[in-house]
Amino acid sequence: MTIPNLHPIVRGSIVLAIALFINLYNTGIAAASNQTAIARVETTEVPVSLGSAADELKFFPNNFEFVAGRTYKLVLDNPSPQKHYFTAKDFADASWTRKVEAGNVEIKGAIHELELKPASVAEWVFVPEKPGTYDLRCTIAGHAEAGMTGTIRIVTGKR
Ligand SMILES: [Cu+2]
Repeated sequence: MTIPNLHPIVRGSIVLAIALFINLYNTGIAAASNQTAIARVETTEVPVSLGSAADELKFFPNNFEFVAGRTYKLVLDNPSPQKHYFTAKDFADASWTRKVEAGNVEIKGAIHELELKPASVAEWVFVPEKPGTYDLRCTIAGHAEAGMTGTIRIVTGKR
């Protein structure tokens, strides 16, 4: 490309401007493909019920296995006539919570316990990080003793 009859400094800045434009254009493409990569992260949905319509004091299921580094969405519901807690402090400490959604409220930050009133639903999106076996329990008096407990395992992913 030749730009005739211009002072060299002017010509230089035109070339620089074109180079800058190409750079910004490429950065834009990179940003767009990064967003696609984020959107493509697979989230495994895992439903869990706290209690049952017949008022059984159990988690359904009460045994979980998650692979470290993957993204999960725990969908919690309470079909029972009373309030329950999903308490798994050590598991929460061993995981990275992306967000918790309950009703129209989105909560970010450390989560150790989720309270679910009858007929309520909550979603917990997290990435398990530290492999191990962790306890789950409902902390309402008498519930864990009656069997409202569970086990959550984080296992290392195979490559
Ligand atoms: Cu309970």
